[in-house]
Amino acid sequence: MKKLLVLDKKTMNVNADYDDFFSSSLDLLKEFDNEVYKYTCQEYERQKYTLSMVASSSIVPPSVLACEASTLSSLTTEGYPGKRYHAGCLVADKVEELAIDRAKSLFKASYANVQPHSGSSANQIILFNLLSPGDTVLSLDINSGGHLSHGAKASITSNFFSFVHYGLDSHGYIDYDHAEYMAKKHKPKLIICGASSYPRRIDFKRFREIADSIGSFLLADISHISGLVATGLHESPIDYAHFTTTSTYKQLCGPRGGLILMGKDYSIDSTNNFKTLVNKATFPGFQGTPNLNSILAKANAFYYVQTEEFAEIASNILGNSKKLADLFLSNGYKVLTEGTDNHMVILDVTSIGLNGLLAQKVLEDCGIIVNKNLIPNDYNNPFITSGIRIGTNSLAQRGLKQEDMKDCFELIDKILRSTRKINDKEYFVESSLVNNVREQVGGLVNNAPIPYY
Ligand code: DSN
Repeated sequence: MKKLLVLDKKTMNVNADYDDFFSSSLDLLKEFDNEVYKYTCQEYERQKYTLSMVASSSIVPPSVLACEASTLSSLTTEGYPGKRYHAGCLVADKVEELAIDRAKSLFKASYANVQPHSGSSANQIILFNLLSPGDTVLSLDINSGGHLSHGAKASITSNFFSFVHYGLDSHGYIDYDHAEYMAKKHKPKLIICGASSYPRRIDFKRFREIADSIGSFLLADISHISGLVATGLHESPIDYAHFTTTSTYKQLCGPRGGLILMGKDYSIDSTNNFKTLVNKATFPGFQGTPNLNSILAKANAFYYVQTEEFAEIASNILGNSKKLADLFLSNGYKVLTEGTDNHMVILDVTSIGLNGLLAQKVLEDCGIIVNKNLIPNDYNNPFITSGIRIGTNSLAQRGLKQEDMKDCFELIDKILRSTRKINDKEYFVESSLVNNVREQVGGLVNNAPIPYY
């Protein structure tokens, strides 16, 4: 077997194989570990020939992939730039400073911490360090579209804090009056706004007013909409929330990771300095060594999101979802809130005799990837669900525009309308129809290749 990395101890030169590793890393991987190599190819093929409409994902550009595969992976670098617990951080410090500067510039923030390993970690860093066990937190219930880390029963957050929830009104919009009522009644120390499955704009200003009225802190989790926020297509919470969190892979086309931002309240006074609190809360409070390769990739994603190319993609993300929502509505589907203000369209598929699981499965058989989703007051459990959530991030990245949404709609419609539920987990559909739709999906993706291959 060929060695990948050999150091000549006399000259301290790295064997030429190291260069080979970069120039033909996949060939070397193939030779060194064919089993792993095989999966990289299979997943590439899967993505290339399917249409991903998963609202919580995007397509990672090649430059971000290159950063993720860089030698910064080999670093142990506890601490922050200029204050590390290990030597060898000359480049790492520059990388982290660059990522911080770019994050601040992108979101017009006064403070950024680029170390959180995920959006959930970013939320937990704030929760576990700002609050004491037993403190009350007000958030959107997961059954109404909130996120697991916002106090769902299955999340560790609910074991430590006392969560109370605001809900949705009869049209499926956040009920701000109810949020205010719950805030006044329970006096939470923290209010969380932001959602995983909510198609409408979020009124961050109103949430801050509610928080101020009872002297509580406000955390805005913009994981799903951070690309729209960065491009001005959704109002920014930066100066309304005390803390803003986001994952970096959903709509920022970045690596798996998280980000904590603060705006005008980042340093409220000399004794209550949020910057110090969040820095300490992240490291050493919650995490150890940051992923420097991922921080490099975040820096690159923040750069990409500032380009005109991404601004056009963001505009198509929004235009496409509005168009899809219109098409579903005008063709008799039950669309939650009867439309969308962001990248997602949520359908109640029980109105066409299916459930979320069956709809997700039959669409996947045809090469269309969506995810089953709870809808408000869902009588189905989270594994079955009554809805599906359709997202347009990846469609826009593949170059699909509003005029292409009719084709996407017709493919989904054709297969869903022809599927018959046998029981909660089984369905019947003519295999010839599945083949036919799969072929049409193939035609569509051939005309809309993944941008970088
Ligand atoms: N919350 C999950 C989603 O929205 O799909 C992923 O973090």
